[in-house]
Formats: sequence, C-alpha cells, structure tokens
Amino acid sequence: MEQPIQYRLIKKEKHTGARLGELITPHGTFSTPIFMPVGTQATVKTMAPEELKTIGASVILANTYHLWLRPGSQLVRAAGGLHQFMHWDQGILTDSGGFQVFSLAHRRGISEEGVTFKSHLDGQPMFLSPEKAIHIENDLGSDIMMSLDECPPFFESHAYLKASVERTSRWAQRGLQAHRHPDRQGIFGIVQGGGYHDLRRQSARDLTSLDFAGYSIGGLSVGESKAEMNHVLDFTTPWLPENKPRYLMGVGTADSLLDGVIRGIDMFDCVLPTRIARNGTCMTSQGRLVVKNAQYAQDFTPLDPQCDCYTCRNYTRAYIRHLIHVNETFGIHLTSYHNLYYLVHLMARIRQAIRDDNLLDLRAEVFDQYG
Ligand code: PRF
Ligand code: ZN
Repeated sequence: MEQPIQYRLIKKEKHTGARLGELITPHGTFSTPIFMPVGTQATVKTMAPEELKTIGASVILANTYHLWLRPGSQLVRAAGGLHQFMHWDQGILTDSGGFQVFSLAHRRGISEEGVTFKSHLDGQPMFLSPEKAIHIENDLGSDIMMSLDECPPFFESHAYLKASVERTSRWAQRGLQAHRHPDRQGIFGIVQGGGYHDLRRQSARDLTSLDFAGYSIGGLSVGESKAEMNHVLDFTTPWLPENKPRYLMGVGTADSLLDGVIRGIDMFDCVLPTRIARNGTCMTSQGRLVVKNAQYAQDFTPLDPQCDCYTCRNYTRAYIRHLIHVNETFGIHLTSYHNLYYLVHLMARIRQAIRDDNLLDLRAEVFDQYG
C-alpha cells in the first residue's frame, strides 16, 4: 500500500546537518524545513485560510484535546472532516492530546491504559487512551496524527522517565494498531526521554522499530535551557531514519528554528507568533518589538521596515498601537498576520540558504537580531 505521508530528501547543507526536502501528503506536497502555524480550535486565531495561503503557510496544526471537548470529533466527522469543516485544503497535523491534558486539565491520573482527567471547561471526568486518541484523530481526518505520549517535566528522575518512555512506546504501538485509515492518514511516533542520552536512545530505538510515517521529538522547550535542548537534538536526530520527516514539537523562536534545522529537524510548530501578537509583540528583523508600548504612539513607520507583508505595506506602528490600545480586534489581526509571515518567510530563507550552502551566515544574522 502506498504510504499517505512520505518524505523525500532533496539536499543536505554542506556545513551543517540541515536537510532540504519534501513532505508529501494527501493534501499537497510541501517544502521542508517548514513552520506550521497553530490552529488549536480549528482556526489559526484571527486568520482566514486564504490569508494563511497568501503568507505561504502549507501545514497547520490542530489539537485533538480541544476539538474532542468542543465541538466533538463526531461533529467534525459529520461535517466531512476538519479540512471541510474549517475550509482548509492543505495539510493538517493533529497533536494527540497528551501534552494538552498535562498542561490544561485538572486532576490528572496516568495508568497503563491511558490518562484520566477532568475537563478544564466543566470538570467532567474524561479518559483518553492511545486508541481513543487515534480514533478521534481519524474522525478529524488530519493528514498527520500524533500518537498519545506522556510529556513529563525535563528534570524528572531517571527512574520516572524510564518508566514513562517505556509506556509511551507501548502506547505508540497500540495507536498504530488502532489506526482506521492507514490509506489516508499517517502517524508520527514521539521520542521522549528528557535530557538523558540512554532514554532518548531507547525511545528512538523503540519507535523506529515500528513503522511510523515520521518521528517527533517531544519533551523539549518545557523549561530547559537552549543549550540543553540543542544537546538533546545533537544526539537524538542521528538515531532517526534519513527517509522520514523529523518534527520538533512546540518550538518557534527564530533562533531555535535555526538551531533545530542545523541539527536535522524538518518540521516545527509553535503558538508563539500568534500568542505574542495578541499582546502586541512582534517578531522583526530588529528583534522583538512591543508595538503596544507608548514609545510607538507617534511612530509612522511600519512594524518592520524590512518586511513586505500586508501589515507592513499598509499600516504604521502608531495605527496598530492605537488599535491594540483601544481593544480593536483588527489590531491583533495585523500583528498576527505579520508574525506568521515573519516565521514562514524565515523558513523560506532557511530553505534557500540550504540550497546555497550558507545556512551558518543566516544563523549569524538572526542571532545578531535576537541575541
Ligand atoms: N508531546 C506532544 N505535544 C507536544 C509536546 C510533546 O512533548 C511538546 C513539547 N514541547 C509540545 N507539544 N504530544
Ligand atoms: Zn510585516
């Protein structure tokens, strides 16, 4: 059977571990490395799908946990799947819910069977198993599904992390077996293991012995330092197969994207660009700019003079600051648009730098701006 999700390696950069490739999905073929905007509740906050396309976004992320609670996966299935429901005809990746249960829900309990918790909305008791997560994701109809994992704190004990990694491997296998649409959707396994070399290796070995469409690296960007994250990536990515995509979950600062790509990561997602946009913070070629600040009240220049996005071509810092100041929603639309454009275009520049074998120059430039 033809695999619904495939990866084609096109080129490796000369001086780093960076890879130029293609992610082939039932909803299109996309160049990697890629940044995927987050649309937790079946919308990338404030953005119409047409705008996301104009920016150049190609895969977006949605959350099993949120869509399971509201509106329910049955309803999304009745709508014809998430693509139809939200009017998005390109790639969709769904996270499995494990991470959200651990960051949002109350009274969590974890057992071999799965996770019990109380809904953060109304306190209803809920149960999520690896099979259930895949069945919800089958109903949502995403192109790429994540298997249910546990994302423990980075600094948990070796003993705890070992038991957790082993359980996550068993859950991964159960998820693969429960998959109802192997012809239309692919599953990624999620490598965990905190900062431990032996546990990351064990996790990578367990998961790569199973036939996943790709491999995620989880449990990073959860409070450890950037040096620690880079160290884990340095030893983990070489254990992952060359012919499958690698996805670093929940990472989306400009410097971390470069550090990840250099270590062989192909896919990233993060709420950061849209979240900081909503409190008036922008990612620019001069570093972060808090446009909400009073110092921009009479500044009639664009957010980023080097940006040619819709926001920067048409609006000033003073206008955007005014909108955010008086709580007009158009203000956060303009900042969200710009921030997503910034990261999606940074990725396009990264891909070009891989073609040109000068990625380290681009890294130096970005670190100058964000250092
Ligand atoms: N697991 C899952 N989703 C995630 C993470 C994880 O470890 C992270 C960690 N940065 C973000 N999102 N399933
Ligand atoms: Zn812009």
